[in-house]
Amino acid sequence: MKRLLLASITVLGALASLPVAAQFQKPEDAVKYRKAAFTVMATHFGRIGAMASGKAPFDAAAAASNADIVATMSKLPYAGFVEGTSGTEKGTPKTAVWTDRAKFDDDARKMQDEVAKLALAAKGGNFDQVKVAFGAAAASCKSCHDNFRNP
Ligand code: ASC
Repeated sequence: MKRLLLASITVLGALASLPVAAQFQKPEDAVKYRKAAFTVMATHFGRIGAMASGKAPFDAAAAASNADIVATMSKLPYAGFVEGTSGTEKGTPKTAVWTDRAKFDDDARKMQDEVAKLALAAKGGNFDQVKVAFGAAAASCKSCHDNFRNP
């Protein structure tokens, strides 16, 4: 009985630590997934950016809805950064994503925090606060790009 319990714990432990790669059939699927998530994020973030920069009129309800989408999407791309999917071309991840994963995860968390704050600000409906929160969120995107994305 005790041995069975130990065996079960071992199996569960192994399952819990299954590499994230196991969530995707092929590395290309993970790449496609993370790019798709970033594309949706950038689309909705850009709509807020257009308002923040005065290119589009401020629409509080639209800003709030876009910011909610960004905040939700911000949680998704990171599962797609599976081992062995770095690159050298423009826009591909540097190997630092994997050699300095703790910092990468920190940058990810920072961005997720900033877009959550943006969503909160957008719910408040105050243009100046949305502008400030948008700037902080954009800076967190840029910081991770500078550190981890090939120029
Ligand atoms: C955007 C977008 C990004 C970030 C980044 C901010 O609108 O698509 O990737 O802002 O450019 O520096």
